[in-house]
Amino acid sequence: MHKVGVIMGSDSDLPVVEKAIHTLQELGIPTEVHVFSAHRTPEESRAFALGARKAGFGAILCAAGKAAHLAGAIAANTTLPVIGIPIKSSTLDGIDALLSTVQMPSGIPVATVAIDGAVNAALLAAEILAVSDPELAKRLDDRRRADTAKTLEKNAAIEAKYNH
Ligand code: RP5
Repeated sequence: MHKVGVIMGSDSDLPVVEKAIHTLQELGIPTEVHVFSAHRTPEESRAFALGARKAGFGAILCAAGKAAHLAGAIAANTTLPVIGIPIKSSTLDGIDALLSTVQMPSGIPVATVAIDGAVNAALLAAEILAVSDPELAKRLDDRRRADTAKTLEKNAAIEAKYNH
């Protein structure tokens, strides 16, 4: 199975990024986690992206806050799918990171999830890998069914409490 790369711009992003790591682990997807910064360690970021396909990655998650160029910088050096996670790490509540990540010019795509949307980033990466992996597709379907069941239970509890 392909690996998913999980890159964050700073270790201060880890509390959010851990949700993506855990989701990938729950789905049995091999992951590799790094702190690479588009601004502080641009050479390491570039080297990772250039070698990522050969190293067996199938998708790369990039989490960054503030002037969040990490996902774009990684996407500039690979044609693997890159998923950006804007992190709410600044006084602008993550709007800065959202716009920096989502507003890519034509030719260099970054699929951007919600601010702090780490779980969806992991699920999207899993869905990309599942296109050619029927067993992973089944695990995703099972997870979706379990989530639906939980929501139906919550609905039943609320209905029982208020609808008499
Ligand atoms: C970004 O700057 C990082 O992704 C992080 O969200 C933010 C702050 O980084 P630290 O100053 O906490 O290392 O590059």
